Amino acid sequence: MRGVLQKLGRPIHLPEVLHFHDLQTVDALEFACSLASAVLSHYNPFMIKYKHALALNPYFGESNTIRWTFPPTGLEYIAASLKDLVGKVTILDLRYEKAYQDPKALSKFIRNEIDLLCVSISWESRFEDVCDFVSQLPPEVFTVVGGYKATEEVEYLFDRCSNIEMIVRGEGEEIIKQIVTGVPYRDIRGLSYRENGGVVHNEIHPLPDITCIQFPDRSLRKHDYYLVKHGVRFSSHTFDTVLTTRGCPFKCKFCTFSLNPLGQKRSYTERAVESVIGELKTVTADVVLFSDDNFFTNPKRSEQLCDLIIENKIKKIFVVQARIDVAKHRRVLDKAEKAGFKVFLIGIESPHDRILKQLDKGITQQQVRDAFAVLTQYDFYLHGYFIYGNICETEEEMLYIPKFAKEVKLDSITFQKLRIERFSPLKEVVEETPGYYYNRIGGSVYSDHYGRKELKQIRNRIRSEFYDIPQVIHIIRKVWRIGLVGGSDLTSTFFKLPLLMYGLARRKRKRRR
Ligand code: B12
Ligand code: SF4
Repeated sequence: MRGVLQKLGRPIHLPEVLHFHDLQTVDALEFACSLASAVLSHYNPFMIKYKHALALNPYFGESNTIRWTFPPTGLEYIAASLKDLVGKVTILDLRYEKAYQDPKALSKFIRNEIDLLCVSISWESRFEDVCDFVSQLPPEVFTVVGGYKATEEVEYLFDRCSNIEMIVRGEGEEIIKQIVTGVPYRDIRGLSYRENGGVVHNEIHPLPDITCIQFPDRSLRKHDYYLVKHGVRFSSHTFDTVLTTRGCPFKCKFCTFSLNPLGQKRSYTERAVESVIGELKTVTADVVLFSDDNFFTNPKRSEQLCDLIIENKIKKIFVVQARIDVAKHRRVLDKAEKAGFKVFLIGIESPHDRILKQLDKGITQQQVRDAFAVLTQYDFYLHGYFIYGNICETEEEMLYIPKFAKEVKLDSITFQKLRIERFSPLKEVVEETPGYYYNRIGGSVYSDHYGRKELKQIRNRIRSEFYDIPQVIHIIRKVWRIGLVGGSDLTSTFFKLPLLMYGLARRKRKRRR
């Protein structure tokens, strides 16, 4: 884009550049969007303010499998937004960069090379470790932080890390462009920054138009992403994510998926299907997670996407997040199966109508049963999410989760304690219910009856009742049968078992300490 603007070589008037008659193609539309957004953000192509930006994912160390498997999508969106506006962008994902896990080594690299440091702080877990790490990076290098967790913890982060200059709140694609193109800080909505010894919080930024957002530029990656636990690689497959929509039209009470952390509800917005296919063609990974909150919100569009995947001969294993409602659309499911959709991650939350109602999930136990009667007719791997420790939920009710999951023939489940986030609509309900409390934002809900210890015992019982030996054998057989892992993966995992056991034991020891 910089090249095009340079070619024009004179002041640009927006209607002049946008006078396209042939905006039918998505490429042209995306081009026009990014051009408009750059021009609107006072972009001067002849003045590059930053020579070399580092986009840093500061998470590393012991973690669960899922955390290693996927790229830092949000940060990659930011890197893509920066790419044409700074001299060079480097992405460092510390999970895969052992040499830079030492803050001294990383600081040396930053001092020598970098004049803009962009850090993504997205996750609740390891937050304090990340704060320690970031605060040791060079204070003289201009440091911008963003991400889900950073947005929730703006004040704390400014206090904790004196080297952080500014924090971008919420979705950051447009905001980062404004920062690097020299828009006065006071005019950048969604920005919090230091001034005269204090912190200024500008008003909220409107959510960016999803049709104008460049997709993550995967050429900036230095390595592939794969399934690894305790240093043991489980599968030869490589992994990636693609976001085809943002937001979700449902309003489940416990969920902040479609809220950005400012509490701004992201209305459900779709990318053009051609743009998604364009992105998929650039993806080299074998397994792609569609990280939309619910891939099937608009079944007509999902069907169209499946058709295009088949038509374009895009051969991947697709993983989707879904609601049970998808089971009503057999034609979509038929096509999804044909297109390579293999894993469905389905939010069920509870087997009890009372709890489902309390959570405003909009489904009933019978509907879940009916949906699984359909879904199990396909060769999909079905994973269910449940929440336990709900308000007024009894031990007996919580322990029905594994039984119910087996009744409906889920292949695997994860179950989490009810959590409260800053803008969760459930926060008020917990606060108003006698005997229920949470200790911190982002933390679990406990009650006088079910404290940490009791819920831990219940969790262990749910786990052992669901993951018994026949279930584990069923999972191994199924992942092999539907092609999620190959014979060689199973054999090599078998030989790596001692390493895995060692890793597990080390983690347990660490936890006990
Ligand atoms: C897809 C997804 C996953 C995927 C993986 C995603 C990935 N790429 O790693 C899977 C299924 C593996 C997953 C797992 C988990 N997830 Co998840 N996940 C999501 C989901 C649905 C979408 C994430 C996404 O792609 N968003 C789109 C991108 C573009 O947004 P973003 O990452 O926020 O980035 C934007 C801004 O934050 C900002 N930004 C980010 N970094 C930076 C940096 C700078 C410098 C700037 C300027 C701006 C900036 O700009 C970005 C672009 O707009 C979100 C909910 C949601 N709708 O966001 C939950 C969510 C992120 N997950 C969440 C959780 C809790 C988890 C798990 C811990 C669950 C569990 N118990 O196992 C695990 C842990 C994974 C990990 N990496 O540690 C929480 C995080 C809450 C928190 N603060 O911890 C969320 C918000 C859902 C929720 N409300 O509960 N998840
Ligand atoms: S739980 Fe799923 S369906 Fe409900 S609001 Fe969240 S993303 Fe949407």
